[in-house]
Amino acid sequence: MDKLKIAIQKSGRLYEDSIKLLKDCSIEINIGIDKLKTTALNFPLEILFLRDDDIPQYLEDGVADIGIVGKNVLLEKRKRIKIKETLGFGKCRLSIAVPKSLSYNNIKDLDGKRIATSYPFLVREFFKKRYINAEIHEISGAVEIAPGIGLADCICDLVSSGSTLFMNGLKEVETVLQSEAVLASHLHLDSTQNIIMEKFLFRIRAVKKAKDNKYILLNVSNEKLEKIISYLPGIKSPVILPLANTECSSVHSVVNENDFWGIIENLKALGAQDILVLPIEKIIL
Ligand code: PRT
Ligand code: ZN
Repeated sequence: MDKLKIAIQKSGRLYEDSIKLLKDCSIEINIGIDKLKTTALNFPLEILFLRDDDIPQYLEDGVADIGIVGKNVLLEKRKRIKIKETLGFGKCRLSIAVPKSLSYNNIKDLDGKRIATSYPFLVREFFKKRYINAEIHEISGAVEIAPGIGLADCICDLVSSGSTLFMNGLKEVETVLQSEAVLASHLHLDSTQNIIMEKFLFRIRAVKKAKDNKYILLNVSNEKLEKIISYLPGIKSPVILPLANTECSSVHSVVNENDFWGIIENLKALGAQDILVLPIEKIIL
């Protein structure tokens, strides 16, 4: 039977979340000791474990059909591949940082500076668009120590918590790119491969949607019910169930995670009581 080949990072920051995504999509895998490749037990998927930097090339060549990789790597490598979905993990930003002691007002302060980075293409484009002349020094690792050892005046590297910059006496001054893991694909999948990819994407979207939302149950006295209902839209509309105590009703709905605490505060103010919040596993609309 035909299978779709997916490339994921062999080890590193995207590995755990990539495996979890497969699991959340109910795709079962056994990972062998050599961790080179494996086949899903209940979905037509073969998993190849690779270094993240190699994934865009493998996708362009069609060695893998789809792959999970950081947007930062994908855009830096400039391969002919397609982004199919953002995945909501591996979030970070590619930022320019300068020594804390340097007074920094705006991007013009970077003119003529030497900048160390593992992302020469993205950094060059960033400066070109802003008419800044900076000298780019490509280095492959430990970029943050470059200013300290006199290799460069400033750096451009990935940042998530900011503690690496802080520990190296650097401050973040410009964001070149906001990044997260994406699912990318080879440009020319055949029709069977496309069908499998769409099935996989369907599951990914259901999982993503569920993560962005919470199931909420609350009790409210009947005279306050109208206000609560108009505030809680739900997917179609909220469910209202009678309670044994006929003066109150139970309301069930789905709320977005982003503004979750704001919604809870407003519900309380509108008279909601006994609020229960539950995770949702999948949402299929
Ligand atoms: O072995 P392989 O080549 O596959 O892995 P790798 O070592 O090249 O990559 P890896 O595992 O470090 O990162 C894989 C992907 O994770 C990156 O391409 C990003 O898309 C994403 N990601 C998310 C990050 C970070 N957050 C991150 N913080 N990648 C790297 N970092 C590093 C950064 O380079 C810096 O050294 O973490 C440090 C900064 O972190 P904070 O928290 O101190 O700011
Ligand atoms: Zn890498």
